[in-house]
Amino acid sequence: MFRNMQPMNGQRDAQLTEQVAGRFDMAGAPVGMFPVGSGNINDTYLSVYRTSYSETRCIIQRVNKRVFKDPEVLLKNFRRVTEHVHHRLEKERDTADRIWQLPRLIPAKNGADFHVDDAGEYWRAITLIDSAVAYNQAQGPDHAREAGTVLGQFHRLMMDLPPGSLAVTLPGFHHTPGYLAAYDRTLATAAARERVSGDSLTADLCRFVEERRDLCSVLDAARARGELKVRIMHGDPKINNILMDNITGLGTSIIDLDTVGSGLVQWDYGDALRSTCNIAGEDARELGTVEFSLELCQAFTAGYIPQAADFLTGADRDYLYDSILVITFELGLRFLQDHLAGNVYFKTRHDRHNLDRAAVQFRLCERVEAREKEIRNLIAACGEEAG
Ligand code: GN1
Ligand code: MG
Repeated sequence: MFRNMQPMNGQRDAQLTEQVAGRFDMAGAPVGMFPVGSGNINDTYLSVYRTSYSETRCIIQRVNKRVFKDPEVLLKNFRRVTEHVHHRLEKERDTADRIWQLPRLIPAKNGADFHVDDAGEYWRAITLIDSAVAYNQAQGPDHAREAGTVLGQFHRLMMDLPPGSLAVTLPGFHHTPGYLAAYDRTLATAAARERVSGDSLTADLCRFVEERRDLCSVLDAARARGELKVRIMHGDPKINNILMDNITGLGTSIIDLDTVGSGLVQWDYGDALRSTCNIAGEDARELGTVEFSLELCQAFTAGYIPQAADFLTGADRDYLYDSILVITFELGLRFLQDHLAGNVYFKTRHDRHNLDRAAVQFRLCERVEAREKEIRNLIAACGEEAG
C-alpha cells in the first residue's frame, strides 16, 4: 500500500507475529509482522499469512491510547464509516469511472472488532489496499489533481451521513482556538519558559504565534455565524493518506479514518493543501526550500471542486483560502506546543524534531500569505470552471 511497505527480512517482529497476528480472522498461518508507514501517532505493521497454496496480507495497527483515549469508540466509527462508504460505492459501481476502495475491518477470531493484548493495548486489522501507493510528497500536478478528486469523492460520499452519527474520537481536534489556549497554558510553565529563553529559534516561533493569534478564530467564527456548516469530514487527509492506483495511475482510496467525524470540510481542504503543495515536505531540512506551489494548488483544487460541486456553497468556497492558512498555522502551533511540553503527543526522532516541524509549517504560512491573491484567484477560477 505504501511505497515503503515492502517487508524487509531483518525487520520482522517475531514476538508480534506470534502474539498478535494470529488473533485476527485471516486465512493461513502468520509468518511475519513488519513495521511500515510513517504515521506520527499509531504503530502500523504489514502482516503476512500463508496457507500451503497461497499468501495473504493485511494491515495491523496498535492504537495509540495516549491520543485516542477510547479505542472502542474509534473502532465503532471505523465500522460505521466504512460500511456507509462501501454501501454507496456498491450502489454507484456501474456508473463510476474507476474502482474506488476503502479498507475494511478484519474481525478478531473471537468476533470482536479488535484484539486487546495482555498489556491492555488495542490492536486492529484492516484490509490491505494492494497495488496502490502513497507518497509523502506530491509527485506533480497529475498526482495533486487525483488527490483532490479522492478528497472530493470522500466528502461527497459522506454528505448523507448525519454529523451526529459518529462519536468524537479526539475532542477539540481542529478547534484552532483550543490549540492556542493549550499553547498558552504550556507556555506558562517553568519548563516551557526555559525552552524559549534558551533558544533563539523557539523564541522566533513564539513571536510568530503572537503576530497571528487572530487567525485561530477565523473558521470557528464563520461556523458560529452560520456561514460554514458542520458536516462529516476526514480530519487527516494529508497527501500520504491518499492512495494512487499503480495500475491505472488514478486516485483510488483515502486511509487513516481515525479522525473522521463532524467538522468543516475546510479543515480537510486546508490540511490536504498544506501537505500537497509544500514541495519541500513536512520534514524539510532547509527552511529556504519551503514553498507553497501554486501549480499543485491549482491541480488539487481542479480535482476537488467538481466532486464537491453539489454540496459546496459560495461561502464554503470563500473560506477555502483561509482554511489553508489556518490549518497550516494550526499544525505549526501543535508542533510548537508539543515541543514546549516535552514531546508528549507526536512521535519524534530527536529532541528538536517538533520544533523543526513547527518552523517548516510557519515558513509555509508565510509563503501562503505572500501568495494570497494568486491562491484566491485560482480557487475562484476552478470554481467557475466547475460551474
Ligand atoms: C498526525 O499520525 P499521522 O501522521 O497520520 C496527526 C495529524 C497531523 C499529522 C502531521 C490524530 O497524523 O493531525 O496533521 O500527524 N494526527 C493526529 O504529520 O493528531
Ligand atoms: Mg493520521
